[in-house]
Formats: sequence, C-alpha cells, structure tokens
Amino acid sequence: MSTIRLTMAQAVARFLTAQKTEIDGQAVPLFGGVWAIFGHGNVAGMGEALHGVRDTLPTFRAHNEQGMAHAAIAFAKASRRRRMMACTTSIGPGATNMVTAAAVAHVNRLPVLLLPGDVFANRRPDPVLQQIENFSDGTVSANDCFKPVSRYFDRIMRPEQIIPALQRAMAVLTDPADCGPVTLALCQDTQAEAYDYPESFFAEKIWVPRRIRPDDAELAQAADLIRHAKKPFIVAGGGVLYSGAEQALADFAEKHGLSVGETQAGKSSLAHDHPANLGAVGVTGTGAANALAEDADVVIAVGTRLQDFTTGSWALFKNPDRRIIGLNVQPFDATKHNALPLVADARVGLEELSRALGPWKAPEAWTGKAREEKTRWFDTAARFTDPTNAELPSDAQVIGAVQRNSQPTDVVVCAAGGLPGEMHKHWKALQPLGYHLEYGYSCMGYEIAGGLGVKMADPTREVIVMVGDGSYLMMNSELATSVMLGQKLTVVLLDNRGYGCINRLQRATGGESFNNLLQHTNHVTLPEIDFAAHAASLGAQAVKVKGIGELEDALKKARSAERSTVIVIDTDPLASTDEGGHWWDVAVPEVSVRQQVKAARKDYEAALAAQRVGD
Ligand SMILES: Cc1ncc(C[n+]2csc(CCOP(=O)(O)OP(=O)(O)O)c2C)c(N)n1
Ligand SMILES: [Mg+2]
Repeated sequence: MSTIRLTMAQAVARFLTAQKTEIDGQAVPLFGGVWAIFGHGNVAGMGEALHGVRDTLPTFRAHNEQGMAHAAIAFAKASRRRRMMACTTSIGPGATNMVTAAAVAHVNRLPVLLLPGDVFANRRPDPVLQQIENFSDGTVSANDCFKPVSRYFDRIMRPEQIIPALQRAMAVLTDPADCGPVTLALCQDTQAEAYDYPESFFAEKIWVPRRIRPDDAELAQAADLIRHAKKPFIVAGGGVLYSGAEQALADFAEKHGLSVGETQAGKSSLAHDHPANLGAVGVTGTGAANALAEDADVVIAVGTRLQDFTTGSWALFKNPDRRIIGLNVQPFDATKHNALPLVADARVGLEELSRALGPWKAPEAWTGKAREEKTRWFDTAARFTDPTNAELPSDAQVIGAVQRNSQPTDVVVCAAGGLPGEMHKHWKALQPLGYHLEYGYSCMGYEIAGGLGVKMADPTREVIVMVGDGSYLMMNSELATSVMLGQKLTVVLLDNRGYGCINRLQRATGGESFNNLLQHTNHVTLPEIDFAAHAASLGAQAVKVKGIGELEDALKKARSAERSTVIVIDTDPLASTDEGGHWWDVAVPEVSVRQQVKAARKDYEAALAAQRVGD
C-alpha cells in the first residue's frame, strides 16, 4: 500500500478536493470552497492546509461564522444539494457562533460540512483560551453544542480517525434522506499531527445522487387510493426541487387533472402561470390552494416535511375522510400523521405513480373548481401588489414593485419577518429555484449571507435579497463579503422600524403592542438608523427611496450595477394581506387581566376544535 505523509488538516483538505459531483454529464468539484474565519484552534493546522490547496479548493474569508455557514447552506440549497461547501472556525466562540447555522441546515435538510476547531486532544495545556471546563465530564467541549443539530458528529483526536470520519461524513452529506449538517470537531493538536495516509483515500470520487425507487406494495396502495379519490390534491415541497422533479410534477398534474399547492421550500416547482399551480398552500397560502386543500380527500404530499405552516397546524385539511400519501425519500416524513408512505425519490416516485394510474383522471368538476379558484385568487390578490402613491407602502406593494422589475431568471431570497408570508402569497416565480426562502428555521440574519451563497452557486442569475430592518440589523456583515468577492446582490431593505410581524402577532393574540416596534420599547432615544449610510460604509452602493415610484427607478439602476446595492424604503408596519391564509396555532394565555387576551383565548379554543390530532 503506498502512503503519503500528511498532517490531519492536510489530509482533510486533500480529501475534499478529490470529491466530485456530476452536473449535466460533467464532473465538477463537489465542494465549491471552504469558508474560514481563522483563530486559535484552526489557523495553524487548517490554515496551512487550505493554503496548500488554494488553487483547487478556494478559501473565502467571511465576517461572522454564522453568516458564512448561512452562505454555505444557501449555496447547497441553490445547487439542489448537488454541490456544497465546508466551514472552518476557531475553537470556542468561533465554533458556537456556527451552531445556529447548523440548526438551519438541520431543519432544512441541507448539506454543509462544519469543521470547528477543538481543544487539545492531549489535554496538556488545559484549560486553553476559550476552552469551557465541565466539572464532571472531561470529554465535553463547546462543540458538543453541535450534537443535536448535526446529522453526523465526530471529534477527531487521532489523525487516522479522519479516514472513517470523512467517509461517514460523505455518506450523510450525499444521502437524499439523511442529508444535513455534518460536524467534525478537529482537535487543534491533531490537525497538526502527521500520519502515513493510504494514497487510495485521496482517489477521485464522483458522487451521483441516489434515486430511490418505490416499493411495489407501497406503490400499488398509493395508486389504489388515488384511483378511488374524488378530490385529490398535491402539496409540492422542497424535495421536488432537490430531486429535479419539476417536469415530472407538471406531467403528473396535467395527465391526471390534478392541481398543486406549493410550500415555501417547494415554491417555483411549477411556473406560477402553469394552469395546475394554485400557488402557496397553508398558513400563508392563496385562497385557491387552501380552498382545494380544505376539501381534498387525498393529499399527495411530495417531498415535504409537513410543517405547521403547510398544514395550518393540522387544521387545514378539513375533509373528514381525507388520507395523506407521503411521497418522500425519508420514511420519517413519509409516515407523518398516519400517511400512507411511498418512500421514493420525488421524480421517480411521480413517474412510477403516473404509470400505475394509467389513464385515470380526477373528476372534471374538481379540476374545474381548481381553475375557477385560481382565477378568483389572482383577481383578488392583484390589488395588494398594484402600484401605489402611498407614503408608507405595504410589504406586498414593495413585492409588486420588485416583481415588475424582475426577470424570469432572477432569484429572490428571504427568510424571516413579515416578508416570507407575503412573498409566499404574491411572488410569481417563473423558473425553478427563482424563489429561495429559508422558512424551515426562519432564521433572522440568513437573508444577505444566504443571498451571497445563492449568487456563488449561479453567478449568471441576478439575486434580489428582501430583508426587514430587524433582520438586517441582526446580521448584515456578509454584505461587505459580497463586495469583497465581487458577488453582486441587490438588497431591498424594508424599514418599518421594528419587528412588524411579531407586533401584529402580539395584537392578534390579544396583547398590547410591547417590545416589538421601536416606539413600543424601553428607550431614552428612538434610533433614527440611516441604513443607506450603514450599507455604504460596508462598501455597497446604497440609496434611500421614497415610495414605490422611486423604488422602481432604483431597481432598474441596481440591475446594471456591478457592485452590491442596497435600496432602503420606509414601509407600513401594520399592513398585511388579509385575503387567503389560514389559522396558525399560537398558544394564547388561558388566564389574563386583559379583556383582549380573554377574547383571543375564546377564539383560540374555538379554532383548536378544527385541529386534527394524529390522523
Ligand atoms: C434569530 C431570530 N430571532 C428571533 C426570531 C423571531 N422573529 C421572527 S420575525 C421577527 C421580526 C423581524 O423583524 P424585521 O426583519 O424587521 O421584519 P418585519 O417583521 O418588520 O417584517 C422576529 C423577532 C427569528 N425568527 N429569528
Ligand atoms: Mg421590520
């Protein structure tokens, strides 16, 4: 066996460069790069190793570990999980800064390789700078925080351990069902330790995504259930996009006369103007998709986790006889709420289900109802996004302006606040992956960093980041990184002076406006934050606009800009689209001195009666 003597960190770097994926018949690097913030615990080991491979595996320096991991996660999402990135940090705060991002990847089932530095395996200099000390357990380090938010976790304390650990890491990162964050905590002395690694460990490997075919019995049962359905309805989740099943979904819907509601992760599976696409489904759904979902007797849930925003906290699907078919690569998702599981890749699953159904078509009246509901919804929704002269436009009116100034190839990126709900209802996506919402963890601060990852995944597409003032203030530092890397973003910043959506939720649950909008907080001075000046200080082009007309002009200018551009607009914190949508379970206090809370509790108890438990 021929061997090569490398440090453990050099072995990691070399191994990553050997991993390839196949895209359009071409072998390309699986890892698009490594994000790094160096410090105690990775600068000497990983830093030296990454420098050695910088021509084949680029290293990118970020400004915040959470932000860089968001960028890596967004890169994987925009690449349909076919490509990914790694992230390396120092021990201690650099590492734990990344834990929130690990949770984002975990919830959204997105691959990312996290390589935090760890304490000395030999324990000689303990306690080192940034080392937490557990009084009763010598094996615990700050990196144990990653365990519940990693699909695979390992701590590397000997250089040869990296051989099985990286192989397990790859198995998880490339598995369509188990896919998620992998954390390999790299003890700092071990990073620098040399070992005679077998050459074969670094042989090029091409990872082709596995397409799991359905089991015969499950397929027969699912087809039988659909054949007897009078009112079947499809819910399309993120799995449709990860599988590249858009065409299979369109064919399936067209051939069998079915209509589709899209989750946040599934939106853009079908073009908005495809006759079968009824748009968003669930709490932030269109009136059309929700009307069908409420009445459906068979819900064909394709590639969705069925989170509460999709199921209306399990009160949306109201037909007492309804069954769910869980078409999903992951049995955990496929069997939720007593669903009939159809464990399979979305594309193959839809193709085989269609073959099994033969010429079967849903009743004409049901398909016709879908088309009518769709027309009705678009007639209703248009007035929310139409141009306006209002001094303080709503989020929906800003969305309308962005839409009017966008191209079909653009990608919109968003994550938290009032915008995701409005975007879900109103955004008209024309091309797959043109709508990028992180709404599994809805993590404030994902937007700009995520936009950067999306842009790096496909620099040919214009990326428009939609962000609230709250999210922007929470994390904006990767705006500077986007300027540094020449990865241009257009950021539309909606300043409603606080946490608008939570203030509205507070009011809707009977609360007084308290601690959400800046004006309702403990303060001596209300900050007049000059967001345009702030963005300019980070190197972006920045402009503050007044109203929708100026916004449209600024958007046109931003399109031809070379550098990241931030457009700031003041918006109304109280307005939101009151058409469409569905109840969402937010627990209201059972006792309170406030009359408004008592009334809200009464409504809440009435709404709970519609919630289905278990079935
Ligand atoms: C990291 C994080 N902290 C807290 C929340 C809870 N949260 C959701 S939206 C929101 C307010 C967002 O404010 P802003 O970005 O200004 O959007 P707006 O609600 O005004 O539309 C908060 C606090 C969250 N989703 N993520
Ligand atoms: Mg706000």
